[in-house]
Amino acid sequence: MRKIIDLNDNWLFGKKLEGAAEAVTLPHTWNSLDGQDGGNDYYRGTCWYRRELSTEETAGERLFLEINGAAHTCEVFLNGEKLCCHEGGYSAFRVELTGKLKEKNMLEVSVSNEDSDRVYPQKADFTFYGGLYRDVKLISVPDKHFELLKDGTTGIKATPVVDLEKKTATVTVETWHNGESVDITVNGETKTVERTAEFVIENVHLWDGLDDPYLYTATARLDSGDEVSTRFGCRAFACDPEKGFFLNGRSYPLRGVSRHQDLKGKGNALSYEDHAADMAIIRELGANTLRLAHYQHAQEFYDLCDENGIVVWAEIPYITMHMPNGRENTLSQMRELITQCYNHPCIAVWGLSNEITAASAVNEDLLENHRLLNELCHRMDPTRLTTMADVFMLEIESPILEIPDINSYNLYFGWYLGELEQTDEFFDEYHAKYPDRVIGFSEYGADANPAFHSSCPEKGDYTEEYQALYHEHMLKMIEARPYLWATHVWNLFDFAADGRDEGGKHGENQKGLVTFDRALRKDAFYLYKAAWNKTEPFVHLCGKRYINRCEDRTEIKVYSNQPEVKLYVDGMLIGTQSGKTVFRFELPLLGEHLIRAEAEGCGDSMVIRHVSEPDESYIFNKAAASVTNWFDADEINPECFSINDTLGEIRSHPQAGAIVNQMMAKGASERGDVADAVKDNPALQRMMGRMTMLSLLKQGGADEESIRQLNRILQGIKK
Ligand code: GCB
Repeated sequence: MRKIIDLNDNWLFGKKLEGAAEAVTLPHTWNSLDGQDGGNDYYRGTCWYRRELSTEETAGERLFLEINGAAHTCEVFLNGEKLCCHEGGYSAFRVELTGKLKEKNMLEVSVSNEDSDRVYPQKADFTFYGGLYRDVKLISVPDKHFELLKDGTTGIKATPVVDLEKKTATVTVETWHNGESVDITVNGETKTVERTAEFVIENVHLWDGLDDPYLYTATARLDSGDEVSTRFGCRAFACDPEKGFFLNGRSYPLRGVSRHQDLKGKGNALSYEDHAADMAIIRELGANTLRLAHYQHAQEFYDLCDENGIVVWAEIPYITMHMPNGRENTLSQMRELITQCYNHPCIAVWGLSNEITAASAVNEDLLENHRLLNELCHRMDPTRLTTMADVFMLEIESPILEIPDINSYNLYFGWYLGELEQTDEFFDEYHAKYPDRVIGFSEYGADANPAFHSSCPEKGDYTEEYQALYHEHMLKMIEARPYLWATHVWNLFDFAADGRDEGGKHGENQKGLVTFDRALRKDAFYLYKAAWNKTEPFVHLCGKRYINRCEDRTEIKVYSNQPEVKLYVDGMLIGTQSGKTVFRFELPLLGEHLIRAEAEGCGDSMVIRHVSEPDESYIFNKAAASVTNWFDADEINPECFSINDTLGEIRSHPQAGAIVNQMMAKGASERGDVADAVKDNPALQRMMGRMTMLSLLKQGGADEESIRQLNRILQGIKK
């Protein structure tokens, strides 16, 4: 018989082995606070966990230790003897303890998240929490047992192949064990085989996405009594360059969000309840797909995706910067991801890398690394496609796009750079140039701090209103392009990026539709809910937190999945609108008003009021906000250059060009690697050339004084 014991309690923790005296319970990370407070100064080093093993715990013929997540490099010692080293912070691994056990046993585990030139990730926009942040278990099995060591395998693999016409599935179940034979059971039928058995399921009950995520179970049993089982789902995925994604033969556009595995105050040390709470929010939103970025997530979470019918993009943390010494690590992380996640029916694609050319050139070493990863995926799993998330400045002609089966781009036009419409243009151009290639939209988003508000939302103002406008544009853009095989909002939740300090918060990326603590759904959340959630009728009044408004007439926006919305002001019906998703009303703002929106069976209320002065607490970058006003009013001599000219115009003049180039080089060196990649990218340079100097400066976060100063200099140069 197999016995699994939870080993989460009774650990002692510390930065030094001898000093490891702080009592902790797993899951645990040492960066739950310093990894989330900004400054990019969280502890990245080695820490120790130690624990005695009781005789009860160590009973059994063969004993294995299972560590489900040790970020990022881990060494395991038993009674002072080193048993193994594991590199990769997101996958599970096991080590055998049999034969090493004594009367009294001390387990010591060192975990390190320090810099490395070998283990990914090293450069990315999220906190690399260190710790034993998932469950640790002891597994005791009989001498004849299923394989436990190789790449963290469970010893059983189920491959269902569906014939949609015949309504059957052929399921191949492979097992790895050291016994003579194995009894494998699927759907009530048992076969005794050496290792592999094939089953045909008639009238197969499909795993059919959100509608009906039906799961089967395959069980394997040895004579010794050792038993393993896995759930699997029978479904057919396909992608078409013109028609997008197909599930079980019908068009099924993948529309959803990305998720990081962390939570405010807890870091990545999440409980099952935390995972389940996230899934409940995903179901409320109505998303049918998740990109589980940027690494292997917890098994519990893939299980939740299986159970809820969410189609998943799974990936390894081969991200931002290619490391010449990191090839083996990309391959081992991919081997573990596929081995450990293969049976999950939710997973549709394996992601090879993310924005890997953001801080690296497309050279032969990088191409070769991708080819090897791609071949590995196909060798280990011929049933799934490979993909990649390309950074926006990667030229669409680049040879790297030919490596994975299908592609996707992360585009932030309308946030970091450029205008919203450039996203539409980008995909139109791509699709026209490569009509035979499958393309998707793997990331897009805009940061919003729900404390900030504006009636004239602008890129870079961090308002809830700009984020909502941004996503309204993207939603339309996506709905008009059914060929996009998958689209994923970046991100469902705000998450920790300790290197960030912006938008009124330290250490957070605020592109979430929901705040880091999950307490608040921003307006943009309800936009997607209105578009995607087909089961729960609702109306949502936007701008509930934008109470004090200066204007005499104000816009009231309602998001709803209902076809008709009524708006009441102070109890009086002022308008009824029919439409889809977004409903806009305008009304005079005189004093304090109670606003209520109603649709069939649902309603939402809020209070807004007229004030004479702008409420300063709603404005994040007061300097940048005042620049617009100040500049419009200022006298500008049109015969000389000014910051209202485009970068392209300014650069075409030797003297003016030299000044802005110098200024931008200084900014770039302060921002680091990504800025370098911008400099070397002709397409991006062309795009920036079309933007005004003022918008570039504001986007770069320049203060009012630097903007004035540059304008004074430019005004001294005749065109
Ligand atoms: C990206 C990255 C993601 C970042 C995101 C952002 O392209 O893939 O990791 O968090 O941009 O918000 O800048």
